[in-house]
Amino acid sequence: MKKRYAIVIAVLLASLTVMPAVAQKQQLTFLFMPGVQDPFYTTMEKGIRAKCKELGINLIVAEYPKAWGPEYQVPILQAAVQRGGFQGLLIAPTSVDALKAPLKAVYDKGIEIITVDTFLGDGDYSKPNTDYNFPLSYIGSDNELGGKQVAEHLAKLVGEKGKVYCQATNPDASSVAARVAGFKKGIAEFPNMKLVGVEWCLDVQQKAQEQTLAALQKDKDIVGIFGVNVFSAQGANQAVVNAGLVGAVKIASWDATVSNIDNLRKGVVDLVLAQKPAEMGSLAVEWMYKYLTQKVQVPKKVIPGFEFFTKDNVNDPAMAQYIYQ
Ligand code: T6T
Repeated sequence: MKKRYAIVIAVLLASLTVMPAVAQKQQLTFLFMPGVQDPFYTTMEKGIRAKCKELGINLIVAEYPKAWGPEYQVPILQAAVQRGGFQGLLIAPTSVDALKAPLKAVYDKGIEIITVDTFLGDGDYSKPNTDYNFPLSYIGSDNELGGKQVAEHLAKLVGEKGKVYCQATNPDASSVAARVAGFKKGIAEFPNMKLVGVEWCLDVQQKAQEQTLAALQKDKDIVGIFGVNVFSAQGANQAVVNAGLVGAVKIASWDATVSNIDNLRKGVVDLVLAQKPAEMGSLAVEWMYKYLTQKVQVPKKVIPGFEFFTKDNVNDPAMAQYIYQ
């Protein structure tokens, strides 16, 4: 009998020593820092929110920068770090260089970082001896591949000949710079095509519209336009409408906003590349969680891919999920 009591007491004691460990299991909190206020990042936020809810993670969403650039993003980052209370940072750095030092300072405080949509340096975080290899991963599009594929689609739309113009945003944003580089390579494959200009609107849609209109007036025989993100594409679309050139100038727009998709339906735009921002966000939460809770090795690059909307599939119900929310 005494022996049985001893066993019961031993089991109770063992369970008591386990209980505090369970109770102490850390409640994880992640901080999301978007690049700018636009439908791409609000869709990404939705993906992040859903995955955090599923995994029981607290989420802090930093103030959306009102414009693109380190001068807007870094103060918001530093204020959030000052407040603290998070273990993982999911951020779209707005400069390949200017965000290196501020993010290294965050990392040195013991906060793990995944860059979403954009990256630091050349985005290869597996390289030793660099000043940008501290994030766990880059999770985003293969922008150069996308830019090249856009060029190939646009070339087909214009019969593989004529002048094209590229309306871009900011050469310091890894995503946009790679799209432009890919587009240049793609157009160079067509001997009868010429890229007449690349202009940067710095994420100001009105500026994109003005620059595109001026380009159309300068080269009256432009046959195709590539708008490389929400602001560039929407500004370029409006310029073509205002110039009365709908149909005469083919447009490829990057980013599946409701406005770009509506313009595709109306025949203003001919091609829309949809990234997968919600999936990027969701994957970033999942990998950060796995790393922090199980020390799982995170792939240095995760590329969710993209989809092309054309007039043939734009009303296909299976494509609806790719329109930004
Ligand atoms: O195209 C996206 C994003 O991928 C890019 O890095 C910045 O611009 C957007 O947010 C669209 O405005």
